[in-house]
Amino acid sequence: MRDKLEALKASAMELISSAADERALEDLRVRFLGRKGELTAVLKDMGRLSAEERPVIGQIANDARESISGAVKEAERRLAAAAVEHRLKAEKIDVTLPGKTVTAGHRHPMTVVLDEVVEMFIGMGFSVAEGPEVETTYYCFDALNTGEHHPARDRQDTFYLSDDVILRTQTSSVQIRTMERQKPPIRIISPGRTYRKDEIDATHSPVFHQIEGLVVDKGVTFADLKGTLEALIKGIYGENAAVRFRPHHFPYTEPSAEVDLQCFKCGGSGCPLCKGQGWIELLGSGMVHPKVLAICGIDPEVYTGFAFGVGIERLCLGRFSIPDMRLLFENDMRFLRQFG
Ligand code: 2U9
Repeated sequence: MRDKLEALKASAMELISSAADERALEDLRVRFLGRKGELTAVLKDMGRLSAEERPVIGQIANDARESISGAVKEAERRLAAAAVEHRLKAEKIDVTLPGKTVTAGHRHPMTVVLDEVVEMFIGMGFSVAEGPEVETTYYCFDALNTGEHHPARDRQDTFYLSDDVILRTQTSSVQIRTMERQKPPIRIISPGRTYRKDEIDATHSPVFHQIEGLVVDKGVTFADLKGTLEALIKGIYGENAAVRFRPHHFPYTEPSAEVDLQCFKCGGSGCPLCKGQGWIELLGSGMVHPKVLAICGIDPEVYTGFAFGVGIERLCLGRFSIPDMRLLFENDMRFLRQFG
């Protein structure tokens, strides 16, 4: 029995000292020290020993139990330390590694120009009005004194969804809706997407963007129009930008004027950019036609107003010297990254 106990202890000590993980260790603890374990099994035979042998073997058995328990505790410490060591290694952070670069996006050049213009007008006391892109012919044409036979209404020029529903050709419809709702003084700009049946080329697109402006109050004159538009153009193109007002005709304004910018490339002497003219057409404007005011329920005998419309693409091309409008829509990152 003494030999059995010595052999059991030796085998337990060896297995425990090389237990690979906590689970294997627990299995060994149960196998040797558990109630149904190997040590208990040996001790069950103690009854067959003589009175002299019993205390001696009992002592050996106790020694074996203590040694095995001690080995289990020691192995627990070893495995716990190894686990910490493993975690420290696995979760090690190398603070000297280069960081991941976060690439911040930036605004599209059209948005840059739009934001600049909106900010300038807000500074002059305007607010921003928006409205639907799918419009009725009433808000796009009739309310703007653009009669049934006006060429702008032609099916060759405008996208019709039905006889009286179209994709808006200008954002003036937003201004009509505002005048219907709101009494003067009115000072609004309406930026937004607009549509015309144009073929795509360097200066035309069937989808484009406009900013229109409208001021209606008592005593508003053409001088207010000139001052406001000069402030806009100098704000975008710089204090030295020269402008000229050239008589024109629009059904919704009377008198009307187109506004030209002196060619920033040749300074007015004539070059390919301005097609030898010295001037570049920039926007349209005029005093709101009395009929348009009356249609919206505003008395033209009491109130006057001015309005203007400008294509944002055109402003953007000039502002950044971009040669072709198509670049603005193609989403080519090599082009867009230049505005970061
Ligand atoms: C109301 C009354 C009048 C808006 C105006 C223009 C002249 C004009 C074009 C510029 C380039 C459109 O994008 S473009 O092709 N616009 O020339 N727009 S006056 O006149 C209004 C607007 C609203 C109630």
